[in-house]
Amino acid sequence: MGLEEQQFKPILKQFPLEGLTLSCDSFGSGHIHDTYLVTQSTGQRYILQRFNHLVFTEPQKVMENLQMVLNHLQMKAGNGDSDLQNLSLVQTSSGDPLWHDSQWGYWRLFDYVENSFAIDKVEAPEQACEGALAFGHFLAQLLDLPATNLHITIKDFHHVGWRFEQLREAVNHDAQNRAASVKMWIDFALERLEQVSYLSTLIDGNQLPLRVTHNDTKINNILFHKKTQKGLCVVDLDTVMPGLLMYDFGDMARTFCPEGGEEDHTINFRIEIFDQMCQGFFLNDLKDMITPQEKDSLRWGPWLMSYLMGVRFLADYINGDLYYKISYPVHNLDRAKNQLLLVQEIEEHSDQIESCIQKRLL
Ligand code: GN1
Ligand code: MG
Repeated sequence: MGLEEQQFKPILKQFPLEGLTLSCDSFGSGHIHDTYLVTQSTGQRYILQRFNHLVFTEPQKVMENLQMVLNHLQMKAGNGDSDLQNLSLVQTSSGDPLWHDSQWGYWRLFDYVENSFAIDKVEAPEQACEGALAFGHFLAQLLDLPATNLHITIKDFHHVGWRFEQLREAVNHDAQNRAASVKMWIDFALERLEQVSYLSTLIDGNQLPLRVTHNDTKINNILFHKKTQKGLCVVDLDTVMPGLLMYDFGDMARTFCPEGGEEDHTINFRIEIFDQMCQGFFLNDLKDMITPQEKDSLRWGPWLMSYLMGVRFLADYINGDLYYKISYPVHNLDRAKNQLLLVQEIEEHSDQIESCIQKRLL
């Protein structure tokens, strides 16, 4: 559902837009913010977002990170080694990155990236290569921005040990009496304590360098160019913060490689797509600039991110769907099953996954 004129008018009035607003329609498939496509009588288009401050409890810090990253990318854009565009934020008429209204909360506006489209699943190997090229380039450009300059906007966001504990807590609390009906999936998750402990030690140790990472490298966070089909813009920069490279590498694999989308029943981890993803990802300076330990950690990425998302969706289902937006009662459970089945697929393909990475790192 879009917004009615009496809803969007007072919000858009805060931004220096030309012409009249013709429409403000729901847009995209995000789980956290509410996103709208705004069309002006001048033909100019914008992306309006109602910012979810229950998830991102410090909106100013998110916006500071966003601006720091966009400034850095802008500075790098002069090198001319990529056709990627950067997101462009429209400030309010008083020069603020967010508008706060007492009824609805926080709002922000971006220029719409024209001639672009997004996909929810990879249909062809070239899309995997192009998508990974875009994320790889994005990360490579941020290698020289010290990670500690950025705020941590969601603590332990990708800490698998912490997510495991959250699931255990949800099960113990069992606020909606749902745990018994999903025992099989809880067992599946909790049985993997050994891997979780290994990864938690890796995350907590200081062997892996802290990088500026995107932390939500889903396939639908890349805009492709309508004509060339090449990557055009990396979007959804809210979770850009200090992180580990295996998170971004893993989240790409989680969302690029399954045959179905995040809630489909067809899982099937497509190794040929993974191979193309690895190829695209390393077509930049990353391969030569990352450490041997970091290279070695990448093989864990697909498992880690699929498991972590499975656990997050399952815990949210058990808690009574408090975090993710849902469209039907067992939506989070379907998402959790999908991710945990993907974990199983990844475990079965672990040798092939490892050899694809090795091949592309040579
Ligand atoms: C959420 O809202 P969206 O779709 O960009 C989530 C990510 C998950 C993703 C699962 C802040 O992102 O961590 O990977 O759903 N973002 C947050 O699709 O929790
Ligand atoms: Mg996101």
